[in-house]
Amino acid sequence: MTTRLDDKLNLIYQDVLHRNPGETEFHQAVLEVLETLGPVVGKYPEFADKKIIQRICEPERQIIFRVPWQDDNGEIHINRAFRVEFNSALGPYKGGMRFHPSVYLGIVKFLGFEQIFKNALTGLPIGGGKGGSDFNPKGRSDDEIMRFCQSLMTELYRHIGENTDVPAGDIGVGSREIGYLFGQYKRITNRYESGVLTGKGLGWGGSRARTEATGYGVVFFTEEVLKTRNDSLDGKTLVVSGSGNVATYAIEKAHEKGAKVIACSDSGGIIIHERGIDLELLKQIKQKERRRISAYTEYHKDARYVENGDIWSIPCDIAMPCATQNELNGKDAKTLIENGCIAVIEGANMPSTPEAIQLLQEANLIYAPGKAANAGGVATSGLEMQQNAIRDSWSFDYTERRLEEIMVDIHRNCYETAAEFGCEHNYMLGANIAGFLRVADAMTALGVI
Ligand code: NDP
Ligand code: 2IT
Repeated sequence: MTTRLDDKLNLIYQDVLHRNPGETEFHQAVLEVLETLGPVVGKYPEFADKKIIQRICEPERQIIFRVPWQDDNGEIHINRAFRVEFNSALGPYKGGMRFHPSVYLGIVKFLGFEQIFKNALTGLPIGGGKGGSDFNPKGRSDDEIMRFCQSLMTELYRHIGENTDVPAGDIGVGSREIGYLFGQYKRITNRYESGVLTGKGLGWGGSRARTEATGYGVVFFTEEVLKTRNDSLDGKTLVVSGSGNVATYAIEKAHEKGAKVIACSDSGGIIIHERGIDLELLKQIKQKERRRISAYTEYHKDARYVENGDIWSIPCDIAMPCATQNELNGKDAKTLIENGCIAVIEGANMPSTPEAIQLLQEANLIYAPGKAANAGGVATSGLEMQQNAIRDSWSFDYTERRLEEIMVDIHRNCYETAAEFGCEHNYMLGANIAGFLRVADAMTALGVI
């Protein structure tokens, strides 16, 4: 891929490559932002004088530690865990923890970097950070998960706090893991500090609608996008990749809005159900039984399971990648375009490759980047922190309404910023610039720190 960087931004990018060798996902996330900042550098030369972009690209703090734990047979395992505290100009570091065997520093840094701009877009007082471990939770018992979480927190606790750094969930980390992490934090510190983690259970400081928030938020964002074209979700056909937290609640809200989701997936294969995905069954298989998505066809004979299937080859009006990074490549983008898809709205973080994004934009499809479209999760984490701070607990309806307002605001901000910089409908440019400006203003005000 040739870059579209001017000389100044290219120097910054070359420096990032040099300082962070081998971290390809981080390079990709940085390039994606730098490629849209050209007009900002021209308009606000003071940011260059203050080296704001160079400072944003360098994490404030990076913590790497060993996590030893024993499995049910007494065998000892050693994992590696990370917490990258990227930027705290707007508030305490905030971002999830990912448990997946593919996790290494480059993944955590790409996620932490994107989180800075995403969190800025929410308008809430939260900085950007991310963490995770190369621990593979698949096939592990509840006790093993608990021991792993306890061991991880035995180191992590000294780096986090409600005013310092507030982790949450991501791939492989849901309310079960947050429970074990919170329990160990409480035990070690002897403090019931609810605001130290978000995504907690409803009975012990969690927020209503946090579980649903990311997926619901993606759909609220999609509605706003369609409204700008006098269109709606009603009657649309959707394909949603993944079948975890984000995918499940994106499907739920899309169905509520009159759309039909005809396919979803996990890392083993895809389910195609032309009548529409049976969400209650999906929840039963994935959340309660923690089984593979292939089990779906045991219940619905008219559904098809395709092992290692290509989800983006299924014709749809709207594609929502909700699984993982780089899951939608140039070839997939071409197929979607040929099949008449009108929009790609990202529920996952950086699911589209740079080549895919370029092709989608050139073909005038609507492309909404994750850092805007999936910001509802972290926004509702922000609402959870608010409730914890005042020791309150809001109703589902109220919290969902707040989430929807935030998503409408994020959409408007991205849309108007893109128009202001002469690139109407370019949500990627709008999101990057709007997020960047909020962080850059705060960093400028706080001085060289
Ligand atoms: P979950 O662990 O709940 O679900 C992840 C889903 O994606 C599973 O179906 C999983 O399949 C699939 N998947 C994960 N890794 C891969 C891979 N390498 N290849 C193929 N499929 C994969 O995670 P979430 O739903 O929470 O997260 C999904 C995406 O959304 C991630 O990009 C995450 O960063 C992002 N996100 C999450 C938010 C949240 O609040 N949870 C907020 C904003 C963004 P399998 O089970 O087979 O591994
Ligand atoms: O990518 C994300 O925004 C998340 N995984 C949610 C982070 C959070 O702190 O709620």
